[in-house]
Amino acid sequence: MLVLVRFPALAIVTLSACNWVFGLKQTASTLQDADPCQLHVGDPGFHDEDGDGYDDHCDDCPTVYDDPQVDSDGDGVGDVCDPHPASPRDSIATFEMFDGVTYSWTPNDVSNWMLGGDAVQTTAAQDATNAILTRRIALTQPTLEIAFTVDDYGTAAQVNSIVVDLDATADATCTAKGDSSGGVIYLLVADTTTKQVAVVPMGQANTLRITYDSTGTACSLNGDKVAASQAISGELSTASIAVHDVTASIQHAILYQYTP
Ligand SMILES: [Ca+2]
Ligand SMILES: [Ca+2]
Repeated sequence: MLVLVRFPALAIVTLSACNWVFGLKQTASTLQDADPCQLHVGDPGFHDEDGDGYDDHCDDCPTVYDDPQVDSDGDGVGDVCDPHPASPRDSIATFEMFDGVTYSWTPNDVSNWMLGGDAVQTTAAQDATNAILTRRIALTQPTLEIAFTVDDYGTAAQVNSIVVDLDATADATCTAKGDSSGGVIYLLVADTTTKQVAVVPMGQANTLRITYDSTGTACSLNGDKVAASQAISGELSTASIAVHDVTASIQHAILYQYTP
């Protein structure tokens, strides 16, 4: 059933039994008294974004299938998603699976987005409204990963892009850009370095990830990576997801923190 929600959620920060601080995953009415790590498939409140059998709150990589949960550096972030898998300084800061009746990211205009089907979707066909979601959170060296699906690339004369941004400027941005046919995809990091990457067909789930750390800004689309080395100038306090001139769905948004 499609559930329409047109109001941003109030941010509620809860410390889970798994020692992860997470965004608005469950409302007060659905919070489980039991340890979420004891929940199983079919239990009320159980949600397993990647389908590996671990509840999202207890999964060391809640958006990437990993069973067994291998964490070589022992920092609580599994190898398959750890932004720095050989340095025990990463943590999961917050995640949003868009699976509830509210969500923790703030839309620029509530009429641009709707929840449904375990995702948040832009509302306009060939969306030209520049639909944007933001999440204010202070992080030092963050990684933002989103899963997205393009339902329609729009027309070639438009921007046709999805942008993840860590600082509200052009320093820490990662742009996946296509044309109306979906035939050409560019990955653009920090507005300076561009790389042609694999074609992303409409209707296919993709992973777009941006990392800012001491080496600069790195961007990857389905594992295909491009990086830029310039220093960041803005504050890393606002993460954003912007959908320009395409119709798209966002299945999850997860923020990691690296503590130098
Ligand atoms: Ca997992
Ligand atoms: Ca790790």
